[in-house]
Amino acid sequence: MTDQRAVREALRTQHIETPSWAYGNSGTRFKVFAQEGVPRDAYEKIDDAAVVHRYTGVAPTVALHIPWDRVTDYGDLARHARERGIGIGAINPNVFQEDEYRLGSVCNPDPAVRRKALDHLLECVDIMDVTGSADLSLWFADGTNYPGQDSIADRQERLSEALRAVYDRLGDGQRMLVEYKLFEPAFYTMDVPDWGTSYAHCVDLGPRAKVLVDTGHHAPGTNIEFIVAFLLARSRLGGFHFNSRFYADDDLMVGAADPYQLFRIMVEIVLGGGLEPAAGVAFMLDQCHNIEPKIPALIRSVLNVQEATAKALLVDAAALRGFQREGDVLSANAVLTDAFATDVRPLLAELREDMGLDPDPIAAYRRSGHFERIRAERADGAAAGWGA
Ligand code: PSV
Ligand code: MN
Ligand code: MN
Repeated sequence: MTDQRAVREALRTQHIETPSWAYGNSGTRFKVFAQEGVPRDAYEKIDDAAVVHRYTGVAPTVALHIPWDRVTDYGDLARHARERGIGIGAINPNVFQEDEYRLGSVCNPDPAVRRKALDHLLECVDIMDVTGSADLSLWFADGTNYPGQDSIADRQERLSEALRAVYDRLGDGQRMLVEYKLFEPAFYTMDVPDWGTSYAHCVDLGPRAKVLVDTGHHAPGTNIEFIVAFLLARSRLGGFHFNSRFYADDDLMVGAADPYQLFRIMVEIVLGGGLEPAAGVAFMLDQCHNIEPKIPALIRSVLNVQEATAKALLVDAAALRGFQREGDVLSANAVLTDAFATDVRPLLAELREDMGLDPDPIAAYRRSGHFERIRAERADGAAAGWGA
């Protein structure tokens, strides 16, 4: 038996962060299909994130990407967010889009390029100070394409040095999240290819350095829930970049490709205490919407994470432990599959009504006329997109 009140409370307090870059035009490497009504600057991205929060009630922060969201006054941007009822979430530096970074950023063989990259990372901590952001979210495109291109070991040393300098600059209540990725854009080695590399650097650095798990950054078939359980038990799971994938880093709406995997991940989170605020697990989305409308796609993803969380909360933990102790493999497995098979949509609809929200956020958004409004308001001016 699960405690229904506790389930509702956990769902009501779970926060899912949306990424500013998902609101702008984005695409594949072949084509960016421009959409109408897309935000023209960081302020309008925040406006759209506030809309997602208004309809879901559980998306109260938005992650920024610098310099895509560069503004002259970050205090003013944070104020703008507050006025719309949301806060600034993780700050994501960008050390992969300038010509100097051809051979990498903080792992580059040229000390001048490493300095430039480090200065940008430190600037992002300044932005955290001003905006009240608690997390610096680090992803490095660094790596090599050919055996012999550079020393794998030296690059690790350079990485350690840069991470140390940034870690030492963090203020009270600020954390560093280190994201890994198996491949792309580099194809022979990535300098942070997997959770083990990220974990080792975090352990070297100290307790405020944590691993960020992007669900699209693994080899096919990787057991992501194992990684999650391992990191959570060692207090090194900083958070997620949720998305779904069929092949590589597809950045599709989370829960679209494999809802059972998302559920299995959330089961480890729930059983490992990862929903408790003290665990400090940040539930963030990292998506690019190439053909689907942005705001409804983000609402869909938030709902998908909520559904997976609700199902995970319905797992009868006591029964599961009992069957595990007895070695009753079939019954233990059935506890999970029963929870996964439960239709949690009525429960979530009721919860939303309790929270003063429409039980069907996507339908409510469509009815609201918001899209028609922003389409008209934003008809002039260049839409923000990747690199904007
Ligand atoms: C590139 O793979 C990437 O998708 C990483 O997942 C980052 O988190 C994201 O871009 C934003 O920089
Ligand atoms: Mn990511
Ligand atoms: Mn990615």
